[in-house]
Amino acid sequence: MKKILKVLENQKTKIPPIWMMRQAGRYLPEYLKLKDKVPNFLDRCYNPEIAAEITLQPIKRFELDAAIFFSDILVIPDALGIKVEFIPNTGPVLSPLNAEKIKSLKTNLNIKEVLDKLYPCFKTLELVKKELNPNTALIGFCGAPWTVATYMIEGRASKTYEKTKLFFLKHPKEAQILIDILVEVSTQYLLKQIEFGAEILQIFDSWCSCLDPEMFYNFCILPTKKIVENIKQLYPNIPIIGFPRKAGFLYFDYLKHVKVNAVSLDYTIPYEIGQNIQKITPIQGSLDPVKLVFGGEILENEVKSILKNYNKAPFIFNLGHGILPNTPLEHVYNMIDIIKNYKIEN
Ligand code: 1CP
Repeated sequence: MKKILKVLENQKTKIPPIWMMRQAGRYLPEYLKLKDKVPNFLDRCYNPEIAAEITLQPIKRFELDAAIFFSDILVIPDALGIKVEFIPNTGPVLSPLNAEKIKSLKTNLNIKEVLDKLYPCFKTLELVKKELNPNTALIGFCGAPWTVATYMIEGRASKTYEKTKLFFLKHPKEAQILIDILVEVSTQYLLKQIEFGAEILQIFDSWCSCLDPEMFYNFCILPTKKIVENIKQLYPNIPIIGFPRKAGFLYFDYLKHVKVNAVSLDYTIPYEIGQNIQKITPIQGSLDPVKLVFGGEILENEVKSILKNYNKAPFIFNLGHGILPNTPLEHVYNMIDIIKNYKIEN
């Protein structure tokens, strides 16, 4: 059995499986070359041959236990007919929603059309699956409804998410309609990813840490719980990894309600707390990507310390957030070397 799937079945491994969030893209010279050929980001996502090639690039270079298919969490708003652009050096820019537009989004929602628009993503998974060696697992993903909703309301990345939170407080009915649409579409999107070869799913809630406990429960926990239950009803054996990034104490609330097979830890969680989380469910994480950029002894010590603290129970080695564009490849090779040569102490 693939090592990462073993961990997701709650089994310990001598050497943990490894993959890196955002491993396909940005920091790889072979990706940057392809990017010159196909400069528009969404064109790269919707071209199955190109997207499959990008997905496989880190797998060919590094000894990784999983591939995450090349796409983005914002293909969902795009498929819903909202204008989404990825502007170099700025990031995603969307045509922002208001209460009226949310109502018409609901009236005009046609799931089949949405899935048709996303068909190239499914094709990417199919192509990648054919190329992967039998030890490497294929990960599908989506953004959690809250995180995707922030982009749809703000129209871009934000530091405070004030506009989205105010919208949710001022227009609770429309906010709930938007969340429900995202639950439904994300469920169907993930189910199709499984049909086309995804063996593991990850749900990224990158911006849930701006929510107070009440809103966290309503807009991070409940919608994610629904998606997980929907998937598990049809595919009880497909493992799901949750990533309520920087949720702090609320990781425990999340796990009380959301029955994921593992949870990804960001780099702000102290080891003792991570170990307590690990008593509930397998964990994944949690190296600060900046330490991977920095390298040297600081990186080596941190990697060893993560292994020492977390590899006594089911554990997937990963970063605490996406790999940064200026990460030296040498540091990635070093990190993987340390992990592969790690000798368990107990
Ligand atoms: O071509 C480029 O360099 C554009 C940069 C880029 C890339 C490579 C974007 C724009 N998205 C992606 C791919 C991507 N995004 C993947 C594919 C697999 C991989 O790279 O390994 C995945 C899993 C994502 C997920 C994603 N997109 C998240 C969740 C994870 C996280 O990093 O928090 C989020 C928040 C996004 C939004 C997004 N897309 C792109 C950017 C620059 C951003 C973030 C903007 C912001 O700060 O709000």
